[in-house]
Amino acid sequence: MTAVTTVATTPFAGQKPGTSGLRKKVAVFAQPHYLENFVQAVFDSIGAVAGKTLVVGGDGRYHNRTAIQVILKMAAANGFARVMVGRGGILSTPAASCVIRKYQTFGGIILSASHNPGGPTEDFGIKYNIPAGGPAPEAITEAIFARSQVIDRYRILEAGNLDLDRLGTARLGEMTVEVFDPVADYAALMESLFDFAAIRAAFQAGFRMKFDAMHAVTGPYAVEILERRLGATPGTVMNGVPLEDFGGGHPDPNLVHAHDLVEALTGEGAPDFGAASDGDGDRNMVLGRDFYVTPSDSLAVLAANATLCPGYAKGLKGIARSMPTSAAPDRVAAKLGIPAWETPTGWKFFGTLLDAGKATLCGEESFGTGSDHVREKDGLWAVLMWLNVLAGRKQSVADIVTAHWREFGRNVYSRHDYEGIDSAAADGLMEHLRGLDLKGKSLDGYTVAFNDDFAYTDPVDGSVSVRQGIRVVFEDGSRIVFRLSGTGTEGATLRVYIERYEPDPAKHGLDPQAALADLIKIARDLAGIEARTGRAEPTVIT
Ligand code: VG1
Ligand code: CO
Repeated sequence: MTAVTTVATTPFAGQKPGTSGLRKKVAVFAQPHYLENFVQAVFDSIGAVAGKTLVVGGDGRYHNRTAIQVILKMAAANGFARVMVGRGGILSTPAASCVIRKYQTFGGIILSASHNPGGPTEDFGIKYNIPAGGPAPEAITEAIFARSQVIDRYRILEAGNLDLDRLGTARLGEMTVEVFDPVADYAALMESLFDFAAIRAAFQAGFRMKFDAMHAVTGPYAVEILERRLGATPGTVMNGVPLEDFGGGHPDPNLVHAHDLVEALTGEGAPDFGAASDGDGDRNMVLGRDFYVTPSDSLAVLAANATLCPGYAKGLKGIARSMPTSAAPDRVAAKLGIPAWETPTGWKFFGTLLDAGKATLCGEESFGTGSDHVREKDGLWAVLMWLNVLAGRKQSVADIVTAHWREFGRNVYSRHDYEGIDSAAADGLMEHLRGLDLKGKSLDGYTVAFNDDFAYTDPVDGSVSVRQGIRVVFEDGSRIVFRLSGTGTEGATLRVYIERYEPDPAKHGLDPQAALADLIKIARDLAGIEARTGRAEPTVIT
């Protein structure tokens, strides 16, 4: 039996999408009507959905399958003609963007809380991506939130659950559901961008790598692309089976959480290259043997070497980075004579620049890199671009990055995260910083050029986003940035970003924590971090 029912409901407070969608504990999402309200608010906010196609999939975390069944029934009841679902409910965030674009669908719904842990007591998330393939811009997320606050009914089909594990099509009421291979279209896109023959030849000649999928969504993608298509040794992909709780880990590809990989890349006999990806496959960490590449440097190096890759052989139109990302990519843009764009944190701000052909590569300091091939950051794409550059230059990761620093100077950089602090204390800290007038003042010998709360006017559509992070910029170009995370689900997370430019190659080998020690102290004192949060040290340093 398949009858459409209209269910009466009342709004839930706080269905406000953050940096990347709505993220809450599973228990919150599992409450009756919670997911349904949000999904109906999406359908009510994106224009007429009748007769349209929607893409649905997620990172495979706990509650993914349950949520997909609900979304399918609601899509059918709201008049969608067709939904494309990744087999097993699996679809990495960049693959979702790829499929939305390739099949010109009316956008998609991605179920992910990305790097946040998964499992019955952990996090779940949902976001809507627009037909261009990217995360909904603020105007749409605001409309969804506004709708969620007045919602009084949702539409759902009374029907049984569908088998998501078998490829092919099925009917749900009037709607067609197509379960498709989540890897194939994405892998084909990657083959069109990079020199697979050169990378395959490198593997054949003995090049070795490790890829840590962290038991999250990229496992099947990495096995297919790296091991099957490129011929990397079986076992190159570690933790390659997606698990609902990510094996109890924190699928955040950084030096702390991807420790298995870091260990594998350390010491004699370690492979040439290492990489890890996050929960939903849109981020990457890149390592050489005994060598860590900061995400900001990674974007700069990829931009400087992009023409080695067939998909970028004609050169770049521009490079965009989020404000807290280091200025290393700007130096490459200046040398190439192309524009450098600075946007607020979150991939949704790159969409207009990519659509307008103003930027080709984009990146964030938080291990996100991507290009105009899709409208999301893309972990495996970055890994493949590195492989293409390594195969082309036939040098080690360390040699390529240190040569880059010699040419451009080094933007010494670090991010300090204070996770799970008290929300009121975090807000107080930000208010305190917002109220400071520091221009011309000297802080431990560093003179402040200006301080502000970053505001952004989109150069394409003119939309304005305010309160995007406190900047304290010094006369020598050094910088401290403070922001609160918009992806967490418990308390607040303070992120402090510290950067200093070092032109002298003799000092490029210094440990960033030592090289930035003065600025780190200034940041802690200025914000009164310990006094306000009780934390003497950050939880995570990257
Ligand atoms: C973090 C990162 C940001 C990234 C966002 C989503 O946001 O800092 O750069 O775009 O996560 O990435 P926040 O607000 O916590 O700092 V993902 O891979 O979680 O979709
Ligand atoms: Co992610």
